[in-house]
Amino acid sequence: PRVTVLAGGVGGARVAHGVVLAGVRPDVVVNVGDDTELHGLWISPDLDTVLYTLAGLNDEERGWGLRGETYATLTQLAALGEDTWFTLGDKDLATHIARTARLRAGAALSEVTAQLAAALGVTARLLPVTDDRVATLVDTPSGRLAFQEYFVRRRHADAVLDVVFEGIEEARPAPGVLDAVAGADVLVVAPSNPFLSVFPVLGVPGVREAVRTTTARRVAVSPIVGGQAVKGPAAQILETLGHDVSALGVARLYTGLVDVMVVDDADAALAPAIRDLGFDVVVTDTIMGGAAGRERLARELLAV
Ligand code: FO1
Ligand code: CA
Repeated sequence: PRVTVLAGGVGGARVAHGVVLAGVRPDVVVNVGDDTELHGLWISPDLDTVLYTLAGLNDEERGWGLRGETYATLTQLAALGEDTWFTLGDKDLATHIARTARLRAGAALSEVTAQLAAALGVTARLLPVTDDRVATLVDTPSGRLAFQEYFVRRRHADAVLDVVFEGIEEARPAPGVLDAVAGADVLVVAPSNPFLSVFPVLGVPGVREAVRTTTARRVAVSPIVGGQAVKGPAAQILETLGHDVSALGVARLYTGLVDVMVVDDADAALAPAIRDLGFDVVVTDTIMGGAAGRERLARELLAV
């Protein structure tokens, strides 16, 4: 089957990896709202999380960055007076240097991404949702923050009052994105943060409509398990924005976009209420520990 994954960082990377382990090469459409420029380098954290995970190089404990990193460059940057709150490893910096050089030479982010994936032996198709700049901005009681300022520098401690995707109305889907959605047999919405990862993908003009109208079986994995986020601030954000902090609250956000909600065994009791919204529901173990867990979940997603 043709499988397309809509991905943020870690959740998308793990689902995509599971699909690869299950023997299918997915198209992975990735959020770029987290992208940032630091030390003159273009950094695409979600693309790199998917890239490194599929290449078998990522740091599994942290979820981002490369395994076995060293930080000589960052240490020296600090000595030179650079602000080094964003932890960039020596090998990770090579990715950002290569990406930035090629973007400056005129290549599109989608082209550079395909080159990096090929160089690292990744056979899945990695697609930034757009080649244009979309910047996720977070409104908090302390004002509007750039995404990485909110997430990393301030450790997602601020209440989120609103999320804005600067530039999204003018953005165009990158080559292949709409086809990947329209032509899929199975479309997986990864267990990523709906507000910070999935909406900036769906919000690129044409993408939400392609998801609405695709003939694919559309499956979302809940990023909320037992009332808590598997990773990151999804629970806090659902709460401050007035949504149920549960797989049911997530399902409501995906009404009309998704056919099947996959919820964790811990949330089996929510299945009837989610079915009442019109979804099919699969109850299973959604916590993808190691490779075996990822492959098992992917096989269940492909079987819906
Ligand atoms: N996340 C952190 O929490 N702290 C960091 O210092 C950090 C550095 C970093 C460097 C490269 C990269 O590709 C990702 C990095 N991330 C870091 C993750 C990144 O901020 C992601 O956007 C978040 O995990 C949200 O998905
Ligand atoms: Ca992210």
